[in-house]
Amino acid sequence: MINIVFLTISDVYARHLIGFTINKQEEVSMAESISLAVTGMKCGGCESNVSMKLKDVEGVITVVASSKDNKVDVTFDPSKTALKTIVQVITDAGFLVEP
Ligand SMILES: [Cu+2]
Repeated sequence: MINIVFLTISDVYARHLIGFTINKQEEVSMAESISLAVTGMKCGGCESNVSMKLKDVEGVITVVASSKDNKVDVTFDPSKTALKTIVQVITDAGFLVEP
């Protein structure tokens, strides 16, 4: 199950979801927030593995991975990366993204 909502980067910033400074130009671009059902994560190590790999992708803003909930929440700039890329990174890390 994939839920997609649209929000502006400034909304995201206001919600304290990003920890770095943004410039005016980035503030007007759109961020997309998705919640992916991911199976195979067993512990905090798996969560960090997925999180670190996703955070290395240009355009990924925030990642919250939960092995308990079998869920990975990602906020990203769709002008810099795509859902397809995010799913690929998770898959390459050895986890299964449920359709
Ligand atoms: Cu693990």
